[in-house]
Amino acid sequence: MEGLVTKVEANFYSVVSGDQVMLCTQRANIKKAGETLRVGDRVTLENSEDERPVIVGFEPRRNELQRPAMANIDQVLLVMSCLQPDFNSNLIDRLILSVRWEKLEPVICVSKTDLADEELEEWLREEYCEFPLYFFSSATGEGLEALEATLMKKVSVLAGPSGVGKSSLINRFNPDCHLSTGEVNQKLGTGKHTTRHVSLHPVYYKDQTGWIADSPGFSACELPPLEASELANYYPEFARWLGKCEYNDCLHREEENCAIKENCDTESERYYNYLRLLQEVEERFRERQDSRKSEDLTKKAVGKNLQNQVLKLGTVGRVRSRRTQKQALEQINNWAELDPDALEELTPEEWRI
Ligand SMILES: Nc1nc2c(ncn2[C@@H]2O[C@H](COP(=O)(O)OP(=O)(O)OP(=O)(O)O)[C@@H](O)[C@H]2O)c(=O)[nH]1
Ligand SMILES: [Mg+2]
Ligand SMILES: [Zn+2]
Repeated sequence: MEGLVTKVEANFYSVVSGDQVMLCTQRANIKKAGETLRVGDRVTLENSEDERPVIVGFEPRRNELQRPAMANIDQVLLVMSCLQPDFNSNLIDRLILSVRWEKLEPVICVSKTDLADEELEEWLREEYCEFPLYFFSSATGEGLEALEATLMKKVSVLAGPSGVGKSSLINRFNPDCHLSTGEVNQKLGTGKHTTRHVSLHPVYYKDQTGWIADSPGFSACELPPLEASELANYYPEFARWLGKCEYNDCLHREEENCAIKENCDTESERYYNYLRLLQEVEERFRERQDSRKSEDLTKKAVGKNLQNQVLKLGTVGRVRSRRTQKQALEQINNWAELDPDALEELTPEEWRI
């Protein structure tokens, strides 16, 4: 029997198969193989009459997303409200980058249009003209039909900060879902992190079906591990000018004769955020290099130390007590924090424990 995972909670999985919804467990071999089932996984079930159905396998994934944790996604709907919480262009640009880095295409969905003026809408249409863009209000119903139509025959996932109205939107599309929603803190303009789990729901439109996943809101988004020179590749608005700058290693920041600065809107918020993200990408890259260097040094130190342990064992011919081994390990850990240059200069004698 085949099914679709719609919810994962602890060691239980909700699986839809035909018009049945079943609460299943998984066969131990899936976990042993180091696999974690995700919402969106297509699974095979064993369903005996008097026992709980068991997931015995799953299909290879077309794609997967780390956050929200999901598999086999056709589109990621990035939701940001006009107000309450305020539209956060830095966060949405980070999300766009993360989604494109996962080789998925984002759809930008601007919620709570009932709270905004037309000026904001106009500005967003200019800023995000390179992306599919939808404006909607779950309060008034404005824009819902167009958005619902794009969900058909696909698996979509909603992602965005807490309080922007992700669960409210699914409740509008499918009132049977009864998803919990939470008030936005009026003073801080922040949501209450009402949704705690990813869950997938069917949506019906003109005899067609689509699937949409709700997910917990978040306020920060880590950048993917990029190099500075790669960042511009994730900006569709830069695409036709890439490779046309005077310098091959142009980062489109302060360089002269930069095709992107000459042709794209450098007054835009997108470009401003690009510069901020570029700086952050550079910082993260340096941090990764530094931690790699210190990891290498630790490995070297541990390697040398083990060599000496073998030497000592060979010459003295005794088995080290567990206590000495423990002390040795503590020392290795402390060495990792020593000045790397001083570490390099130690003689083999000094390495001995
Ligand atoms: N004015 C207005 N309020 C809305 C709209 N959509 C949702 N809300 C309100 O916004 C608040 C938050 O909605 P939720 O659906 O819980 O938001 P969420 O994105 O699911 O939040 P988390 O689960 O915390 O991530 C609720 O009080 C909703 O009633 C809308 O279109 N207009
Ligand atoms: Mg929610
Ligand atoms: Zn350039």
